[in-house]
Amino acid sequence: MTAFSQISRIAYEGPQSENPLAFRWYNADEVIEGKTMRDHLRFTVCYWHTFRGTGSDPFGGGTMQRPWDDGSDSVANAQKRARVAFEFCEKLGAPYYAFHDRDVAPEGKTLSETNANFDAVADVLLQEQQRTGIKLLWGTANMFSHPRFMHGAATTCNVEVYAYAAAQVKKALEVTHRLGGENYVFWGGREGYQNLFNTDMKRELDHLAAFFHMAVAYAEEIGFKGQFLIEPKPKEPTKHQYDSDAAACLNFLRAYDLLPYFKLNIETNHATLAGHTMMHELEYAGMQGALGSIDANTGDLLLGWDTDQFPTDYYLTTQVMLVLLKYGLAPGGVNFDAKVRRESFEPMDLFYAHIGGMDAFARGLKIAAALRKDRALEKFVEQRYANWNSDLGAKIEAGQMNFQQLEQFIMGKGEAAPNGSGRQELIENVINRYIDKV
Ligand code: XLS
Ligand code: NI
Ligand code: NI
Repeated sequence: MTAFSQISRIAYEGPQSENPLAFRWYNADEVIEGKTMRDHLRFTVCYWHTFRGTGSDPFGGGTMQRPWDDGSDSVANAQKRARVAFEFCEKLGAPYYAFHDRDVAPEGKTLSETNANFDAVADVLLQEQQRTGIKLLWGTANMFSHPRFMHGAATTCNVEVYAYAAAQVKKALEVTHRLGGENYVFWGGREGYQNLFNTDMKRELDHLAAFFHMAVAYAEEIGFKGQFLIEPKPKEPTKHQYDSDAAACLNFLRAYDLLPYFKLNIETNHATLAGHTMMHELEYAGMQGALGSIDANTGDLLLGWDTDQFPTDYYLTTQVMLVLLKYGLAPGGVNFDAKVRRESFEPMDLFYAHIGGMDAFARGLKIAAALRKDRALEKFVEQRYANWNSDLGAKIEAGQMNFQQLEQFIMGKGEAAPNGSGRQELIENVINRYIDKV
């Protein structure tokens, strides 16, 4: 008897299927734009929500039934849980997983004990990767849960906590490298502030940049070739997170000469907390060559925090896939940084949640590909900017015009050419038509 012995491998049965344990849209081997769905989407199960989430909230404790987990902090329990996680990914057909160091292995009394625990669980992770062929999309370090990080990690006011954080990332990089991780993520955790009265923002950001430069140098030293990613988020847990959105991250990276080494890991719920759409954040990162990977989830319009729900909305996944098809995703992936609700406490709910998310993305991929095939949206964009293809537009874009010349041009005409319609409503109808027909 294994944890999921009553469940067989989730199969693709097609849109007509009413089997709740089958895919209706995710057909891993189906080829779209010359690549399989598996390779486009690179689905990733995230360890922290799916195997460490307890369902607790500020008003009550955990609710999750996880019969394989004895609830202890022992290494043996962590190793057993790791095997269950791989059984889950295998049955789901997810090719990747992602973790924080402290999700997979318990903290010990000292850092060296903690590192030894991490190694002992990494041994099992490696065995399971070899057994199943499932790969590590990214590793990261949890530098926000332990009380020592109350003021932050790489932006803390306590220099010894900074040293601790450096040692922790050093180890997490080594383990990620050992497990063949394709990326390494920095989400800011408590890198931010609660008020500016007690905060030296400039000094903290200088420290953060120095920390990242040390990470880049160490990766080079150990031969880690994975992509470094920063994950923007505007608030929570601090009032103001330094990596607040894609634009803020890119400005920071550029200011501190880090741009060549980092891309961004864009999360839907973080984009909306920042007052943006996911599509905006993806496009902003993509147009600057910095779109690295995505944390696929969704928030709730009525709740102002990171609810990390599974994405099920085709309109959202279509938008995401339009941008991902444009810029490409590998070596990034679609990581379900999402958790089942605390009322969905049975192990089976983990399957329903992931199947729904994978199907929503698979269908979004098909809709986006159909729109692209017919150039259904490009036509509108081309038309909208058509008069920039004139002699005047070409000269401006080539940097060959100045204010005097532009004034002279428009004076000669007396008035600008009339505007065309933006056609937003028609475009929205077109998108719905493609959603209907795919
Ligand atoms: C928190 C973040 C976190 C990162 C990994 O809001 O989404 O889960 O993805 O540290
Ligand atoms: Ni995330
Ligand atoms: Ni998040």
